[in-house]
Amino acid sequence: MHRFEGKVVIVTGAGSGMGEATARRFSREGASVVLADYDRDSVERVASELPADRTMVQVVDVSSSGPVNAMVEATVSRFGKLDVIVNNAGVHESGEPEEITDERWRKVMSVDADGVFFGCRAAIPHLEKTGGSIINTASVSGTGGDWGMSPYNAAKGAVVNLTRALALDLGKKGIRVNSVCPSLTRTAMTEDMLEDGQLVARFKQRIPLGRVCEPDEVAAVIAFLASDDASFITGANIPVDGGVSASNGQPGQG
Ligand code: NAD
Ligand code: HBR
Repeated sequence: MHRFEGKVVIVTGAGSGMGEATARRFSREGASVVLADYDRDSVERVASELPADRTMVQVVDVSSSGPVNAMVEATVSRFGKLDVIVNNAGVHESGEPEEITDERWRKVMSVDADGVFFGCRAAIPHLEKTGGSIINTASVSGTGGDWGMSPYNAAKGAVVNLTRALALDLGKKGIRVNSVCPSLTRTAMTEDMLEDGQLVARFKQRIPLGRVCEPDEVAAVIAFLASDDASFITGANIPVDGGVSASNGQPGQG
């Protein structure tokens, strides 16, 4: 499929995991892709494997609005417009609430919540011109609570409701705003969790499809939401969770 030929797409957190898979997917489908990440080495590694004439790297920390604004301006200056922004960069902290220091709380909120808002806000004037769309990476952790993940749940909950609010505000400008809500996915973020066999077994008990999600499976849904096939979808937080959110939380029998 070449759904994104002539389109310009920014993906944050493109140096790893779902962001990397998403950048590769848009590139494969013909888009010019701006790969943004604060880890220069990782994002340059991914970009080096994509076509140079329609690939650009931006080393940016999304938790500050200035660099995010500059990233969007650099995109428009190089490629002339912006059609899609995928606000995907994120960090995760776990622990009992009493263990969450001010610094750990601010880190998660500043990247996972502030960073998403800054990306959306900077993109609006450009997306209005192209009738473009925003896709945020939320999480199942944004639609319900987890044990020991309070800052992450707070930040992802913010992304879920921000997605709804922006869909209302930006509909009149012709901009669609949606999010994906993955469950446990095989990336660097979850490396430690995936090494714990007992934990993975407990996760699988709660996942009707009985396995962990792969980054490409999230990238495919992000690409769908950005495509014309999703032209009447806005304000949706789409579970990519193997059925986790279909449960009311009670354990299975047997
Ligand atoms: P990952 O660690 O593989 O990738 C995250 C990327 O974001 C990294 O390349 C990192 O350098 C970058 N990043 C982190 N902070 C940044 C900052 N301040 N500025 C710019 N870039 C920054 O993890 P992933 O699992 O691919 O995470 C992508 C998104 O998916 C995150 O928003 C995460 O919360 C979300 N998510 C992950 C899971 C999962 O199980 N892995 C599930 C649901 C949602
Ligand atoms: C575990 C999963 O919900 C996440 C890290 O988002």
